[in-house]
Amino acid sequence: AFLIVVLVAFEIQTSLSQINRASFPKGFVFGTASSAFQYEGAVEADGRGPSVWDAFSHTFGKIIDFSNADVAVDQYHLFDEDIKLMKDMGMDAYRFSISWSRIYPNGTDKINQAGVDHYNKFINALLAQGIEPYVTLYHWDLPQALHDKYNGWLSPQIIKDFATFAETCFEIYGDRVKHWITFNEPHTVAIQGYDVGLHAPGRCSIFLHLFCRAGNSATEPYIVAHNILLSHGTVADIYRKKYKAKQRGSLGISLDVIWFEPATNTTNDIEAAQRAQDFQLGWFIEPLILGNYPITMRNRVGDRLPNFTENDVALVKGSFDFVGINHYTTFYARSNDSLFGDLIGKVLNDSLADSGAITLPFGEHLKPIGDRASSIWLYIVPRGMRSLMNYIRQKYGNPPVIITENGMDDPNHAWTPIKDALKDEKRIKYHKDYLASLLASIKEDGCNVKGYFVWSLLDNWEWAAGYTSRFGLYFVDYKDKLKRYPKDSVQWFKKFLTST
Ligand code: PSG
Repeated sequence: AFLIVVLVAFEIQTSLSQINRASFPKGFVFGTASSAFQYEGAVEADGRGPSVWDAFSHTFGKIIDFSNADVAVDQYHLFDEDIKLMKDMGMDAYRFSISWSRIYPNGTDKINQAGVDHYNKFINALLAQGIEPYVTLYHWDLPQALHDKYNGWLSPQIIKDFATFAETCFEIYGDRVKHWITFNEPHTVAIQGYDVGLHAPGRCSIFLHLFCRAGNSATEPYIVAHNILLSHGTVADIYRKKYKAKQRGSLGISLDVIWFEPATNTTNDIEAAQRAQDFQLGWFIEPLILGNYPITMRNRVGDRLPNFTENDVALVKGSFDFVGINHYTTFYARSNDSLFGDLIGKVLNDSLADSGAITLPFGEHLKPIGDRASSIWLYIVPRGMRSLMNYIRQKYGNPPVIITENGMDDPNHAWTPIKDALKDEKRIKYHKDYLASLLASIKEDGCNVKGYFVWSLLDNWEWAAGYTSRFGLYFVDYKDKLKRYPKDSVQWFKKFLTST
């Protein structure tokens, strides 16, 4: 009898801890996410123009495995098969990006009908399977022509050209696309592209230009971010005035957010964690919600931080229907005066030092904050999801949030047999725990979260990490015609999504 009681108690326990789709609010959307440059390949097909990432990936020494994305996982040709994979898992939606230089090979002026047709076919194929398209307009693949013409995001001239591209997309696809994301991770674009130079266009000035020929790490990230915010505001305004009523869609932006915990409970570190968050999430969400940069940024960056005019504020403030959040990991934050003072900042002269916070995934005695995935920055800390959702709820008035990316990668080891690479218990646990944390933020705390997208459907080309990292729910065999194989996490999601 005792044994039965124990068993029954255990049953109740596990059934309570077993969450699935039905645990989430009605209408909550589940999908997977991707981007054009990391997935499509076919870089010369149908009149596509080159992007800054083509040039960067073909520059010797920029990609760790010396690879490029000329073929990637060839979704340009294999999309019918990929849509079946989503469908089979029970996913509601697919987030992908449109390659700007397929629509406008030179960035502006002449439209390329073959490129337009491709996304028409793609969107129709998704809808035919009942998969809702969530379209990102800019996932880093700036037309090279615009970089050559006026330095791309460094010039306010880009606002008009981005608006032309975006409006073309609204006009052509907006009858079927109801969810638009203007930008993917402006923070990453500004920092990786213009402060440390690890992403295209590879500009920086750190270490006396040792890594980059041109750039200014102290000023350019702020200029780029400002032009991106103004471009977003302009496009949101066009959508609202000319398309929204007829097309009945919604528009947002995707922000990358690491959660920061103070490394110690000293006032210094608590304030450092706050500053680190201001310089990451606040940099973008405060203009969008409050109409200006965080006060900590204004104080510390001074006249290197651009100003919003009254007109700018009118465009940017309130220019979204939802906030997309890409969240993967949590770091500790420390005040930099407790470590090296301002020394590093002075030596590097870059924007990262402006926050006066040092953020690392290590605690005392270099103890990691959690288990690590394959990427050196990706530590598994599920509680961070709930903390972040509550931070946004409390500080920014509980706006509608969509988790536009969450996921983890495994290493790509040539010697691992495929059948072993498909056993991804670690990924299953990652999603189970992050989803439970997200659910608690919704159910227990009242956070206004509307959807969740896994990064990513397939293994794909991970920017500067090339093919060394595998983020997919499906394994891609790079040695055999890019065949897709379901990892165990596919089965897990299928069960999660189909149980009631
Ligand atoms: C996002 C967040 C961090 C690093 C990289 C990204 N972080 O917290 O340190 S990039 C983001 C991107 C997508 C990538 C994916 C995985 O939108 O294209 O493939 O995450 O890195």
